[in-house]
Amino acid sequence: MFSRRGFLGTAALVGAGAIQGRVQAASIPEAPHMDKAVMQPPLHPTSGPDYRPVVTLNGWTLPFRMNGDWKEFHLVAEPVVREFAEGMKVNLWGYNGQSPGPTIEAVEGDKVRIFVTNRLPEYTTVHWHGMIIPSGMDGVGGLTQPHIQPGKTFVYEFEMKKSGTFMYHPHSDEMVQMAMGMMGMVVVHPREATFRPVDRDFVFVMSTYRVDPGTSLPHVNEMTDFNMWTWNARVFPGIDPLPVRLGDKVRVRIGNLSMTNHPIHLHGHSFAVTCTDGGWIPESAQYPETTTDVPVGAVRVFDVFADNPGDWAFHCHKSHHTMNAMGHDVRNLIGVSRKDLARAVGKLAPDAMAMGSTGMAMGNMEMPTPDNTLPMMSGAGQFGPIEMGGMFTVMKIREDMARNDYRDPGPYRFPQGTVAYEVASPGTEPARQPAAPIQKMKM
Ligand SMILES: [Cu+2]
Repeated sequence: MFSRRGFLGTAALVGAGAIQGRVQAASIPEAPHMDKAVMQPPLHPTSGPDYRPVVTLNGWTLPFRMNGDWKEFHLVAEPVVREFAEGMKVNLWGYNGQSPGPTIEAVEGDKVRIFVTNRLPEYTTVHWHGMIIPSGMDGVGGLTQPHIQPGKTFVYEFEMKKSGTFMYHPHSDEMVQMAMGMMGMVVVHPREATFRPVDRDFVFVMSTYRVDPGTSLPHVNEMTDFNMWTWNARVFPGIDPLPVRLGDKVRVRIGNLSMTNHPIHLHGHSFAVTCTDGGWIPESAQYPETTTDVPVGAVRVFDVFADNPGDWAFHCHKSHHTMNAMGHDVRNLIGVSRKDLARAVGKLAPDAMAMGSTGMAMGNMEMPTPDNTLPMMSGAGQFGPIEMGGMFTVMKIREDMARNDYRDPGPYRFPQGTVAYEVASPGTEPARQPAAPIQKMKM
């Protein structure tokens, strides 16, 4: 029964909670720090409702402490050095030692208190993208709160009203701070562990940078011509693979805080988009896909049944986004005789290398690169060069993998007779059937 007495009691409790919240916020929890850019093991829940924790590609989950019935987290906004892949380090801004910041993980109904300390040289805020929270906790500098000045700590307090996948980023000198890498993901698990459970759960956010070869700071004013297309501020071959046990139900949560859309494609399977940053998609509205476009400022989550063992490419389908540093203003020389060209160029620049008249495959080419950049395409597989960069990694589905094992299982051992193979060449032009003459059409 909803009695007046009960109503008053509840109202009084809510009031007391709010006041108590402010008092307890005086004691700030420690801020964990991460110095590695490799996937950290999932953080299993030690209290409260059970859930299967996520793993963050080349990242980690922020530990919390319980204070009464509040989950307390501490983010520190600060300059960081992020390694995009071996051989390239970039000066970014991020949180708690890395960019992107750690994944914040909680359960629907949790009361969370998130401390944000600003160690940047300018003010900042944190906006909780997609989350249903009170307006004053929304983190829009000037509009919903004062900016957090350097050296200051603010507290955000709200209830995780709905489960799903969300993002966090500044709403304060936003163009610069996002271009410098300030972002992270928020995963809120359903209260009921039986709601759409999966065996493995991966999360990452996409961001892009223009870092000129030989430099280590992104151009924050760049709008379109990026040369580093990253998943969690890593590029292939620096992106962690997604190790999966054959038969697992797998969830992949993808945020996009870059300046363009990314059509994300998985080989060897079909999947269904099950959730966006707006919430869970009803089963009746799901349909099979192999590529899903992740728009700017959005989250797409897909669930896939990993029933096909092997090494499966997983990448953005914009071909320039699976490249590392490259110039985009280059002419197509396929089919052009390069003899005259080489002679002409040779007069001007004796060391120049004419290339590209048969294509641009360069997987076998060793070229010196400037300091602190990455070859346009690289990575080696068991059969040769992979010739990829940027937003590319591999979902590795294996039969012999333990339930909670996220270690890279190495290259796939293909069963005999299952790999595409070369046949003995007949040595002559294959006979081709002449095309039938086109009939005159009667009008
Ligand atoms: Cu893309």
